[in-house]
Amino acid sequence: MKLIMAVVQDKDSNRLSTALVESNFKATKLASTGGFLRSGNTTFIIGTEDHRVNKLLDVIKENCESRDQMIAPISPMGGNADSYVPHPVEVEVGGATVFVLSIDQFNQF
Ligand code: 2BA
Ligand code: 2BA
Repeated sequence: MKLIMAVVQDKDSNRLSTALVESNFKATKLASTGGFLRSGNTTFIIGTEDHRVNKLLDVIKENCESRDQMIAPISPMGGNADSYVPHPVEVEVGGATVFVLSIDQFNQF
């Protein structure tokens, strides 16, 4: 059994949910926030058998696309100086950041 944690963009979240159900994967969605952009994204946690992990990774790849996103300059006035970004910066936000963890036990009571 493996636990897959996939951080995806909110725009892809519904499409991925639908595709997971169609491919018979069970999942839980958590609302999350990117540490860098500080905007919302979605974290899927998906427990599945080892032999289905590659299929799951394919489903995630097919349903999540990378996009460029601009970060507007943020004034430190009245805000947190740690978050000061002097110029607009373009970053490529990936389709999905995926962690695959081994799990000792899967229980449903
Ligand atoms: P349960 O299997 O008791 O699951 C309850 C909730 O636990 C799920 O909510 C989901 O959030 C989480 N969960 C269960 N198994 C998981 C796993 N392998 N990985 C990650 N999270 C997991 P829902 O997704 O809203 O599902 C509610 C109930 O609907 C489920 O109860 C199950 O009886 C049924 N179900 C869920 N997915 C299904 C599917 N693909 N096909 C048929 N029935 C499904
Ligand atoms: P954010 O932290 O909001 O990051 C959004 C995008 O900004 C990243 O896309 C990356 O292109 C860029 N970025 C992030 N941190 C940076 C830094 N310190 N310096 C320069 N550019 C930076 P992705 O790498 O595709 O990540 C998308 C989201 O996935 C991230 O949102 C974060 O929520 C999650 N993530 C990515 N790598 C992670 C990791 N190693 N551990 C936990 N979460 C991660």
